[in-house]
Amino acid sequence: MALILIIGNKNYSSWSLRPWLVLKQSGLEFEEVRIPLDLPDTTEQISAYSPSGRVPALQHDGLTLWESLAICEYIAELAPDRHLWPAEAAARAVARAVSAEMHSGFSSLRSQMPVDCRARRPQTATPAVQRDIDRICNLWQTCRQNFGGTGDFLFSSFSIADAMYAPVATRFVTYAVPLPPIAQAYVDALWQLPAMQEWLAAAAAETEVIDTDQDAFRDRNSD
Ligand SMILES: N[C@@H](CCC(=O)N[C@@H](CS)C(=O)NCC(=O)O)C(=O)O
Repeated sequence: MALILIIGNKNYSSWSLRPWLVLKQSGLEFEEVRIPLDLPDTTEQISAYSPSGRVPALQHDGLTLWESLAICEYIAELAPDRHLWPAEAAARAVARAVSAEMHSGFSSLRSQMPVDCRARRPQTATPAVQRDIDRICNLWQTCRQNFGGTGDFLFSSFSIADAMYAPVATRFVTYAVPLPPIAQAYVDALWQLPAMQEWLAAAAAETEVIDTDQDAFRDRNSD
């Protein structure tokens, strides 16, 4: 049975980007259902698919799954040959740690620099946001140095950890965040990924415009 991924607007929904990128990299066929956020019927529409009332959600073979990291885990199990988690145990453990850190952390960056893929609005980071940025650059550098091998990604070839940080890369571009060379090279590598290019082109083509500064949007999308 087909895999169906339910997502929000590509320009704004960072949580949707993560499993979408993992599905693309898995080589599995999937359909997508896009539900624009911040419209009067958004909650009702999402709730028809997702028990949490949030996107992303995945439907497969009678299973409905929500929470981006759980969806990524499931895709990795469906496509074991793609090694969407690193094959080596220590690398895999660190990949899971940095993915969990992204899933639960960096609240200042997430709330003060919301994802807006096609926008370009340079912004000076507040001290709290700069602390998040510094931690992210530090962890990227550690992963690249310890596990980067000959590849361009955190754990050499593409993994779920890279998908978790892909929306951070879009923020760094949107808000013109100055980065140390290793972090900048990593952002460039993510940017050049064909699937990432496909997402960014689709985001640029979307017509919905959301005021990401409004409290109601930030409350429901601190991603
Ligand atoms: N912890 C969830 C967060 C999902 C989430 O917050 N999604 C936002 C969109 S990026 C959403 O569905 N918002 C619903 C709304 O705006 O009504 C995950 O990892 O999937």
